[in-house]
Amino acid sequence: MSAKERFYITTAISYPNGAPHIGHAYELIATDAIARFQRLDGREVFFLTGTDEHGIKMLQTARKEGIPVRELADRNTARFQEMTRALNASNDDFIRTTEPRHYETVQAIWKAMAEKGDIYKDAYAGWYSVRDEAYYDEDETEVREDGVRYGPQGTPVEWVEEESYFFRLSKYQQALLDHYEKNPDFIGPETRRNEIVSFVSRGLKDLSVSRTTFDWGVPVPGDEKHVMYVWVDALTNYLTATGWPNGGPREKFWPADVHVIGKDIVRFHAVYWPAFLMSAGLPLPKRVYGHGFLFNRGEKMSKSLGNVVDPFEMAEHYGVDQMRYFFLREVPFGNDGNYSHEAIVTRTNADLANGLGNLAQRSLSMIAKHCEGRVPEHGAFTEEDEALLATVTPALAAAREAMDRQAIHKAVEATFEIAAAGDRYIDAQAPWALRKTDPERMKTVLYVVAETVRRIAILAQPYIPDSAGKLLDLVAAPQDARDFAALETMLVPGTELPAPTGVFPRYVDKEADS
Ligand code: ME8
Repeated sequence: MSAKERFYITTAISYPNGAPHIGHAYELIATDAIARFQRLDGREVFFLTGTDEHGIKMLQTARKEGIPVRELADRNTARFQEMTRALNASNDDFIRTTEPRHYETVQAIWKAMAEKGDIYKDAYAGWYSVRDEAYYDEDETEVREDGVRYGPQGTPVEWVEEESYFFRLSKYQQALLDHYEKNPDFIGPETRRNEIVSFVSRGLKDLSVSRTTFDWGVPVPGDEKHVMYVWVDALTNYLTATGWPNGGPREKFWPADVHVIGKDIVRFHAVYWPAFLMSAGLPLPKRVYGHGFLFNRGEKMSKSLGNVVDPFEMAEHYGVDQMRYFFLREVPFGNDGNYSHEAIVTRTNADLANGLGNLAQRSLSMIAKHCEGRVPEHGAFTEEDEALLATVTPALAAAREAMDRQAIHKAVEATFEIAAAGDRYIDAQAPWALRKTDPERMKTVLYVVAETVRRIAILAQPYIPDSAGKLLDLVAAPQDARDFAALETMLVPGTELPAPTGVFPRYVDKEADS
């Protein structure tokens, strides 16, 4: 048997300076959908997420809370780990930058860059944003009416002057531009790519990569009064998890296929990270994808409205799959998006409860009643039957093509178009009427719908894993025949089915009840 094609995908690692918010949840859900899709499509997947625990931002938050920084990191990291479970993420590893394995890798990449002659000691004097953990050129900052100086992301900057090691980023300007040119897919979406190309074209200065005024970080090898700049440390997590430089079973996963990150940190991933890797003589990730930001629709938060913003509460309130489905289907991946109670309820009731759920419920309850609870025997397929059954091939092709460019919403759409076609089919065929006039034909129609439900469920697993699994249970799909290869098979007539149950409860507003 030939080895499976490998696929390595990562989220950003989050700062555990607070509990996870909806933006973190969104990134995790989206990345999970891609990871699950590739697994179902036969790839050997490594999906990594984790926390970025060093840096001044963490120190300042701990100071404000009056607790040791390690305690802050432990407490919030535990919440991020709980979130992976609460949202049904299928990550294969969870990395913390405070782990010994990470110190080893970061110090190794530092040494590799130093050996290349790319690290030198000097003095830094310039602007720094603690919130972004980023250095900015003066011309990227502005003093606003409040007298405070702000960086390009709208966060305040402070003046920093200290002895520091520098990385020769300027040396890599042309190599980076050449790389973007030769690899047009390196940065997505297009808008982010254009931003980065123009940023690098304007010229790169060497980057300050160490600090001496605090010690919450990875020590610089051979000069331990310096700790490394948190982004050198953080970006390297992607390499740590593969076991570099010590090897091991995951070494084969480098370079990563895609780093999924938010649009605010594309510069770090598409400029600094590839430059560090070039310096260390390591292959570059194949793609960096900057998704958009999520905003609450500006309405007042109210728990009684169900308008919750805590990801745990949201999953609890609407259901994990409902939440996953909403974000993946509603927000074109790459764009900013809004969410609101009404939008979540409208979308999930329409597509899940009334759409796919209703299609499954209508057909499976008829099978239970009128076909002895077994997959019905079918006669010859009509043109209409064949047309519905034929929808799966283009849907899978469209989903694959969409997933290759992280257009997750398009992949979801392609899948749920089959449900819409199934709905039109069952309405037109009206098996409830056939029961009296042509019971044999009714069986064929119900067979075709049950088979269609199976196909949709297989394709929907990346987005709504739990509910899709329940649907597959209801059509008695064997556990080892649920990947995309199982789309080549069909339900076996005569197979006993479990008693049908509803999979997608309809959301009803408490207020509407009273
Ligand atoms: O940036 N909507 O961590 P972080 C969507 N530690 N995505 C959002 C968002 C929102 N409202 N707010 C944040 C860091 N994000 C660094 C990353 S990677 C080597 C180090 C996204 O906790 C954000 O863009 O501030 C980022 O991709 C991720 O959440 C973690 O953000």
